[in-house]
Amino acid sequence: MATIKINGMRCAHCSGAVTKALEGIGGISNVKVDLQKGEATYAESRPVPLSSIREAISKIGFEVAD
Ligand SMILES: [Cu+2]
Repeated sequence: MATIKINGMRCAHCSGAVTKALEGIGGISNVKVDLQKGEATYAESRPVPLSSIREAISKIGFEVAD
């Protein structure tokens, strides 16, 4: 499992959008978003570059934190 910090999530709608965006990336599954912590965890069936994840997240209006 990998964990990333995501800025800008405020409600269940946001976490749903983030989950959907991450699961739309090939190789990523089992996404769980923790709104309180502002984190998402996911499983990778193959290595997924962080740049792909950043792009998918920024496309829906959020930001992967460093
Ligand atoms: Cu929201």
